[in-house]
Amino acid sequence: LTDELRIRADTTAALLGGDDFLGQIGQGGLKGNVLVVDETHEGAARTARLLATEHRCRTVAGAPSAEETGDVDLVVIALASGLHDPLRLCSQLRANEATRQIPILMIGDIADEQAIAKALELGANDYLMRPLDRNELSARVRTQIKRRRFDEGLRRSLRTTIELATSDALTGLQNRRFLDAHLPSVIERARSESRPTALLIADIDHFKRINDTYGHDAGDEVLKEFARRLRAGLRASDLACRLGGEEFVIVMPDTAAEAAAPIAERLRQTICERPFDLGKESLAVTVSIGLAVLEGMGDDAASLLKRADLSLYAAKRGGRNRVVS
Ligand code: GH3
Ligand code: MG
Ligand code: MG
Ligand code: MG
Repeated sequence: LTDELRIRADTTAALLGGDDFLGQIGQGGLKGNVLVVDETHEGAARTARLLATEHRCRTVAGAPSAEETGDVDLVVIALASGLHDPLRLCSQLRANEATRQIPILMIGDIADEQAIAKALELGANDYLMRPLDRNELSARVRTQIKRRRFDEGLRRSLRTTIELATSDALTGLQNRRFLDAHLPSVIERARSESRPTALLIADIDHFKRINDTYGHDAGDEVLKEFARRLRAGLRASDLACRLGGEEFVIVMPDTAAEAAAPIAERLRQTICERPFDLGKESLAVTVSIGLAVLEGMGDDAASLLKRADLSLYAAKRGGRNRVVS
């Protein structure tokens, strides 16, 4: 899955202009929020002055607060044997989810060589030795901000690509690809925490007749309304997927058989209790549901799905519009 998505993400990024991104941000057209951290405000201000014509700079003495790193494109950290610990700041920025992606540029003296190597190891992106040359500082800052912008664009398109690749366009539910990628980890977590997991397969009854009688578009509307009713009856932590056609899978973490059966029954009722309104037509829809719960150590995603499917088959054979466990 990840390889496939990576390829798609690369393609999407290229399509969305990701590759042009570096080109578009030309000389001078790149204004960023730079946070300069030094032992003292005066020290930080000296560095900031070199950047102030190009960027919006803020100075901090010691460690910056979460607020101060909020909208920052680059953190410049001066190594100084003083009150604050620049290396610890480096690892804190990298450890923190909110600041992990912000580039870090270190500034040091020849004597700081080892500390700089350590900083690079801790996740700093670049460094400069004093005395600072305005042009070199400016170029390195610009490079890091470009990288930051490019990464942001890439992350955005990756997020979009993953959403597109793992959701069902018609109903907005997750799709089979998402289920295949997530069910094994849901099962693994349930097992490691000794919690139950229930899984339902729901299949609309005589759906072919709906298509044949009212047309494929009406069939699609039924699928959409079906998905809405399904989702409305579930918790946020439940996973609802359209496997394909008129077949849906619901994964319910932390749900044992005794709890799952009434939920499945309620879902069945939400479908048959009220006709589906299709504008011109209003039609009765029913669903058959097969239920299975996670069992012993040998049980996995495939066998769990298989048991739910066998139950579904039994529900169909038993006359449809019912739940079988
Ligand atoms: P059963 O009660 O045994 O489940 O019968 P059924 O008619 O629901 O099942 P069957 O598998 O025979 O038919 C499913 C139909 O779903 C056939 C197919 O054309 C239709 N279908 C599959 N995907 C879509 C879709 O995206 N939109 C629409 N409108 N129909 C679809
Ligand atoms: Mg069928
Ligand atoms: Mg069906
Ligand atoms: Mg089917």
